[in-house]
Amino acid sequence: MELLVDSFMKEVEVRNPHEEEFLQSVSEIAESILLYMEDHPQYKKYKVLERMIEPERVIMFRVPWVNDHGEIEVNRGYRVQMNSAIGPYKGGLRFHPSVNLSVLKFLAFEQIFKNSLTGLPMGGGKGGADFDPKGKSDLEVMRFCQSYMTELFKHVGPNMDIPAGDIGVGAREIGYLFGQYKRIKGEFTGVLTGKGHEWGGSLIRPEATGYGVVYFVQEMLKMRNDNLKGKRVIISGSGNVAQFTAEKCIAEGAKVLTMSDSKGFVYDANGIDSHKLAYIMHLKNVKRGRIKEYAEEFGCEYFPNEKPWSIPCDIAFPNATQNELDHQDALTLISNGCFCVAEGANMPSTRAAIHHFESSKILYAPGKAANAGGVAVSGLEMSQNSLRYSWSREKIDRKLKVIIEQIHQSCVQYGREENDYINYVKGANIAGFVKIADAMLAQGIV
Ligand code: NDP
Ligand code: 2IT
Repeated sequence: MELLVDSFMKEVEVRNPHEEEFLQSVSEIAESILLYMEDHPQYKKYKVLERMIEPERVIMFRVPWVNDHGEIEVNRGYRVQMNSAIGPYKGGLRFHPSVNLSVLKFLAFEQIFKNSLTGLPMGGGKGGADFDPKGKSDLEVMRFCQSYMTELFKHVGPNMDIPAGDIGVGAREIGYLFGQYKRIKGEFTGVLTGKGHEWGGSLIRPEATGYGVVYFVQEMLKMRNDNLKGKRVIISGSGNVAQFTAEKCIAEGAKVLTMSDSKGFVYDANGIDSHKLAYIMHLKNVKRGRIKEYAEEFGCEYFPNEKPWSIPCDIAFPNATQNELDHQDALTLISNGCFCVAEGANMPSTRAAIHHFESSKILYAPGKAANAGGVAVSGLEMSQNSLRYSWSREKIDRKLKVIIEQIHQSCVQYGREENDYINYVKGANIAGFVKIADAMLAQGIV
């Protein structure tokens, strides 16, 4: 098995030098898929995996804009259109200084499997820019978004490519991007998801990723006749995904002990309750402040420049960013009693951390399965836009739950190993792969 992966990866490394994150995500898929393909030679013969790791198209462009001091700034914009075998390209936009082609290719690659798992007709893509919204005024963010969309509009559309939010792209940015698209094209269409509810957005979309991760954990716990009540939970991040993971955990009776941002984490031994969470939401979404202020407000501990993985817990939600949880963190978590890790973020655990989770046989849900609720409700937003209709909160929440149950079921189907251990990585990768691969076979060599 190792030999198979090594020889496959050697070629991928030559073709994609220095793309560390992309290579990491491909090697994880290769580990699950190569053995499976040995028994399914049609995929090998038609070079399905080799075609899947080559983006259908990469668009890279200059984004010039003028800051509040009248100075000119230049950023780099991207859209990676990875795979359209099962539907139009679909995936978020990330605005963060760390954005580069490797990061976006890994995210787009993960996205095609995730979207396939949702059961909805969505291909995979991802985009963004190395723009840092932090410390920028609303008008600066607006001018940046307008410049970004002035190029991107040529490559997206409701039947072609439908972006949404990700790190650094929330309701504010989606609004500015949508406004510019509408102005240039002269049409009101569902070109983006995560829109405001008054102008074509879906109810529950802001909550969907965080709620979905918790629904996924509930499915895993159900297999053990267990539930969230009284569980000690640690969460990294304090953005969109972290906030609604916390909200749902609190509603289900779990005790949320930590949240973080890129500067450090807070540990609230009494638990972050809904009143304190409302403070965090205001702090992060309106005031755009630092999580440190929470510790000052509620008199709890703050750990600068640290991640929360040293706090003993039952369940951990890495909900900030890629590679935020390494091998040592995995050892610490498990030796402190953690028995479940569910990824709200994309690829937050390193390969070595994942191998430790697998060998420890804990419940481990990879991002492409656990955080698929966000893009699933984006898919439902696309349907509502096509229907020119709007579904109720309850209806969408029910649909979200069903989709997550089905994703969990697919993971169980393809991931069951000896002694009924469910390898959710293998399950998610194979289940996601088969649907795309069959569509690619049916559509010929394109
Ligand atoms: P937000 O921008 O709302 O929040 C990101 C959070 O992560 C912030 O707390 C941020 O801290 C922290 N963070 C970002 N980069 C780093 C870093 N390099 N090191 C440490 N902390 C960091 O983004 P989202 O909540 O939307 O996204 C979080 C994760 O979830 C990402 O991996 C994203 O790809 C994934 N995801 C998002 C979905 C969505 O619907 N939004 C759907 C599925 C997955 P700070 O404020 O200090 O930057
Ligand atoms: O990583 C992700 O799934 C997202 N950022 C959401 C994508 C989407 O199109 O809603």
